Amino acid sequence: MAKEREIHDLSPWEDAQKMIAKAQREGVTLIWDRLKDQTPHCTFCEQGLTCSKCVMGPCRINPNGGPKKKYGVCGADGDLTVARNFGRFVAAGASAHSDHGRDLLETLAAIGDGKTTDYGIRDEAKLERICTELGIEVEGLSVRERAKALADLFFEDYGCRSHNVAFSGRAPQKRKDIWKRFGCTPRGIDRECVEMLHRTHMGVDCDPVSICLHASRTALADGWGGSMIATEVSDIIFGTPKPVKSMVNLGVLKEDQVNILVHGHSPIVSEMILAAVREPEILAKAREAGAAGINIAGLCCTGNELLMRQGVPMAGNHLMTELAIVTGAVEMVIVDYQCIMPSLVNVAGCYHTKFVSTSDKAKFPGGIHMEFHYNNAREKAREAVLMAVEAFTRRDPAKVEIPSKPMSITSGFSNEAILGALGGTPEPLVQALQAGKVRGVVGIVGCNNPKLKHDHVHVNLAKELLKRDILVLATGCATVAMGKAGLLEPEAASQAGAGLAEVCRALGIPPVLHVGSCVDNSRILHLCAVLANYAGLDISDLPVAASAPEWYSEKAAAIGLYAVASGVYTHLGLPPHILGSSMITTLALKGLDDVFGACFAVESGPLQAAELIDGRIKAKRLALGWSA
Ligand code: XCC
Ligand code: SF4
Repeated sequence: MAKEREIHDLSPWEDAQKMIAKAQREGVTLIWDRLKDQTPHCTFCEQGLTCSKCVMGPCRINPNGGPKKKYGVCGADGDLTVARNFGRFVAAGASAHSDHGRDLLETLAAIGDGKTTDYGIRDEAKLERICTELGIEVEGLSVRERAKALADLFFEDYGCRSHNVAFSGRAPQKRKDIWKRFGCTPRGIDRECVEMLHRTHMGVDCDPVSICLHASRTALADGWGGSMIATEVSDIIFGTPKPVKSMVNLGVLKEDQVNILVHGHSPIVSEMILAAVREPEILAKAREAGAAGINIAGLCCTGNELLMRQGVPMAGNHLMTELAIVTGAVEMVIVDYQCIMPSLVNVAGCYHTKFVSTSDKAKFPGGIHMEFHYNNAREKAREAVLMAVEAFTRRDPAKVEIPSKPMSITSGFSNEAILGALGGTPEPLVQALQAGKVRGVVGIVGCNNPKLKHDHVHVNLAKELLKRDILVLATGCATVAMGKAGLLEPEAASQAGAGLAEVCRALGIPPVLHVGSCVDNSRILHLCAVLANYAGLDISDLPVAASAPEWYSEKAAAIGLYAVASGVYTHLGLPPHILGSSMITTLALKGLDDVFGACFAVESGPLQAAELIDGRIKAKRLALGWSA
């Protein structure tokens, strides 16, 4: 029997610990309770050796179990089964990011067609820049016409007729050559996902390596396609982030105000809620209801979107979503899609909290469904906020507990902001890298996983890298961890090695830069490409790495794989469900190096992970003739 996990084993944070204890007192079931009920997990599933892709099965493959269980009914062996499962896992993640991108794209098209007045173009300069980059002749076109032309071009990327997604042109030539050589050039965004489903149907692609290469292509169509489109179009519509001050943790909730949490991924709904909250008539209604104001705070990635562009405070990451409601101070959780645990409806039901879903593709039985579209979003947002105001009158003060004081953070480091701080050129960063003041750059990205102590690996890995003069870029749920640990403030430069500290102080930036949400990992890809192109190198030559220390989701697998396929060494805190195949495991941990010049590493200890990453960075630096 594994030892019982105490509250302090689950999360190091005061706000989390207090809310877990409160939930226990109030009889609210949490993610850790359900994990315990599910443990131990099925070994076949954990190893990726179950298949239920057809009704001759389901089959459980036991590669070492003698001839009897070695093959599924169709004859698939363990390697093929693991590869097919992993391929579909990646395709699901790529689909999630890319379909989110499609919603932004449809909004851009609606702006272009004059079908919405709720949304507009906030960054006309970026619209022009991207149009020009992708070969759209902007001369003589109005802003709306440019929006329409760009939307049409990106719609082509989603389809199946293009030879490669438009933004893949940003990658260094050497990278594009590698993709071509191994048949991994991302063509259509939807096409690669659909083809993965096709290939992994019974009796199609029976070569595990071929499936893994297509998984890479599918992931690349996400990174350089769907995710990059989501990021760039979000900037065009809602503004490109600039450095901005804000706050993080459950202390951002306000006892005397109506608290609305936005949760999910797309800025389309959360930006409208923010706009409605700021309307004077709506604020007046809140005052009438006895509230001092309306407070909006974010969870997960839609929180990151609002934080990056608008400085809206962040209540928490994935493992904080249930706990935020347990404060008893939340009037409404309003969601779009992805990473929204179905359990939130039940937790909300234990309090006066309204749970509102907004997307036709993400409905939650037991919640309230209010469908948002580009032509009704502002109206729906007002309706939702007024519903939250009404809920405030039913809040039970006896159940309210807002734990801890908020931590201050700096966010908003888009590539435009980073390059702007450098004087508009990557030259100073390349020089700092060459001189060894900044020895490398690592993106720490991704989720929380209840199997690991909350945020523990994120924070300790980051601290260890900073000491070694490695600059950290954070996205997704990792950013909340960094913020709570105080690493998103310029003062944290004191925790960095001398070289990195000097650079951070000179620029007035924190040693961990918040660069956005999960789709914004595409910003990191783009930055790698800018650096590599500037220095005349391939991405795999750069002293850079990625890490998803506490990942859980299919999207994170897609991100990890597009990072590796783009030439970035990638650390994972937990393995995906592939260990049942030594062939696929070896490919991931070693073989991919021969293909992409990068591979995966799996390690749950933060110090050990820092060693691995640092070792890789040293090797890259030495290969460039730089000091280790
Ligand atoms: Fe979800 Fe994006 Fe993961 Fe957080 S980090 S748990 S995917 S919200 Ni992307
Ligand atoms: Fe079994 Fe093959 Fe069907 Fe999978 S596809 S369930 S291994 S028979």
